[in-house]
Amino acid sequence: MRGRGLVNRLAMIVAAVVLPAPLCAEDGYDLWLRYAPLEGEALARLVRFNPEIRINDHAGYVDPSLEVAAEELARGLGAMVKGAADGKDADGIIELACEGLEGVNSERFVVKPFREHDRFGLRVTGGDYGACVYGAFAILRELSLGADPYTLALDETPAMPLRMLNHWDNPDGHVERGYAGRSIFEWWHLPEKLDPRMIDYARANASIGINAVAVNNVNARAFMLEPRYIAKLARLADAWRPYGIRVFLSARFSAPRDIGGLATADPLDPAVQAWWRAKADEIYAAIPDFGGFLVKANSEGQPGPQDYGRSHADGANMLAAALGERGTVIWRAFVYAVEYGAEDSTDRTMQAYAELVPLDGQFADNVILQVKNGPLDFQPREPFHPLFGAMPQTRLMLEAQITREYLGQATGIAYLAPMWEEVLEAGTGRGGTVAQIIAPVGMAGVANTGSSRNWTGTHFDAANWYAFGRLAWNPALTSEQIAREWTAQTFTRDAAPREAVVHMMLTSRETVVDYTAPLGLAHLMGTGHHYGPAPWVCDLERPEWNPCYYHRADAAGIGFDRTATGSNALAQYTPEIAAQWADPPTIDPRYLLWFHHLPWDHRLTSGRRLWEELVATYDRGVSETEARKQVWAALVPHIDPDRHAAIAADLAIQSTEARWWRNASLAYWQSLNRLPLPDGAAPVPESLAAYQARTFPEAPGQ
Ligand code: BDP
Repeated sequence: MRGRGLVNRLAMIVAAVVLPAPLCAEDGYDLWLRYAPLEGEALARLVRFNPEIRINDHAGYVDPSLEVAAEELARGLGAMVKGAADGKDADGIIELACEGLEGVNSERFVVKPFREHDRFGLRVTGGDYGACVYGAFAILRELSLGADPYTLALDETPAMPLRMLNHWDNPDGHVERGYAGRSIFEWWHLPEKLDPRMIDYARANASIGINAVAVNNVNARAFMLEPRYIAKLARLADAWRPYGIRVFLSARFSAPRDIGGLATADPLDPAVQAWWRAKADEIYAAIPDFGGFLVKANSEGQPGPQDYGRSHADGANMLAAALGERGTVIWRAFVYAVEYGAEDSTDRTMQAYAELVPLDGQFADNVILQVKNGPLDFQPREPFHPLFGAMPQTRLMLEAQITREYLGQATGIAYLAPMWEEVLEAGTGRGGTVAQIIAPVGMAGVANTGSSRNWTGTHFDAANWYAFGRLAWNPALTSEQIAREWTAQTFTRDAAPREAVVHMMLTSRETVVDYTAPLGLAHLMGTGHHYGPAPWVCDLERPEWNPCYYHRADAAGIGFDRTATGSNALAQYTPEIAAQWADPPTIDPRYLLWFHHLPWDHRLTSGRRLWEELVATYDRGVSETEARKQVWAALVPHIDPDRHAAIAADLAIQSTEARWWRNASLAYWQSLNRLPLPDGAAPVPESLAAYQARTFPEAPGQ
């Protein structure tokens, strides 16, 4: 009793000393655009600056982008000085002076100081009106991070022209691989009614530089090309235009047959060409700045040019001709097994390269090939896709997955910037890093938004949306810088708790790799919903859908031999890159079993046997999810109660899932190799059969 009393007294003293002012409950809706009130010197400076916001009109014309920029500045500055400014002594001006100039990089903005008598001003200029929106958000970000308005100077140009979100949203509101509720797009009420959320969505995107959105799933429904949907899309395009966002549609290749009354969708058929041309004209009449079509063709059952014996280039070029100079065809490189239902004995990771490299130089100028980060399918870790650098006469863009289909879906934390940084920085040996190769074109991220109040299902998943945009704007930013910015804007500017959160984020993706896909393993997830472990699955119709196809484990060893003695996928990389990965003693262990099939007792450079290393890696993953719960618990005084509690629950789910992945995987590997667990490793609590019997009929996203 006495002991308890002392603990309580101590807790009260600690609380009295360290607790900041009570934190209001927050629901995450405002994302990183909370504009929390500043404190201390930063507040004093902003109170003094508290600028008058001016818009430079052009012969009486005020562009809507300038209005949007001014509104955002008023909103953000007002919130950050909340209650502290009466404006009496304020001496600041922000002048929005962007113009609609032709022939300059239209998205570049410059923020420069100027003097007007005894007043101090920041002038925002840019190559187009929309640049002022980027400038306004950049000023707000800097001030929110504590920058001094009196010394602020910015000059930014996005690294790549196309910075895009791909929504896998279906018109019925279901989101493929979506873990944040239903679709944010209210097709039923459009075009008459525009959900205000569509404006907040545009603000969030503009604040991180996203300038293009494909609104529907790549597994597309043809009817979204019908006039009623064009009208709906036009309403969205009008709403988003001031924010610099262009709309794209995923187009179903067989649309001329599905909705056009034609007998064929053969790209070389003049009637088909005329149909698409007329369709494009119809869209441009409603949406003059329509971005173009995103197309998944001859992939996983989707129709495409190969249905008529034509190539991907024939298909893409036909659509490109229909759009003409007005727009772009984004053709996905995610193709495997030439014909659906047909088997291809080639290693699946090699098929896109094999099929597409011979077409280099054949694609029209307004065609972009969109290539996933790795050659398989958004796995927790993959080497970079060998197509990067291998098609010098084709415009390539990167496709990343923001939604965490294979990295825990929407539970716990997996901050993905380190994963994207890994691919962007990868040297291809053919014309630079991936970031350099895609710089003239762009990158797309599969969106993770949904109807959840906080947009992304978990609060931390908003960091992935944020980081994707920031990296597309500037791939030279580090994951750490981005995490710090996001945390300061989202949770707290106080250094100690902020750094604790940043640290949790930076290590979180590697933790998921550790407990789901250690040492280069991949594609071990449950069938269909892709939730949880199922390395034992080996009976699916197509060989390359089975986890056993990828791990190739048996009594003797584990891993996929992609060297010259196996599939020789290594040969799709340059000899220098291939050499880095060719030998087990010198390969980065993170790619070990991606490229090599090795005996369970293979000795690693760490000194451990492969089996011991695998177990140790799973265990590291599990223990890190445990540790993160503790770190988060200690942040109670610094995070508002609702978000703190929600994240605590997410982290608890994640550590349960980590344990499940570890145990189910080990039970299965042990059923093959019959090896005991290394000394000190926790026993697997259930039988393999028990793990195999688990089912998840309600798992979302399928
Ligand atoms: C896979 C997803 C599937 C997508 C496919 C794609 O499981 O839902 O349709 O990618 O990118 O990872 O087309």
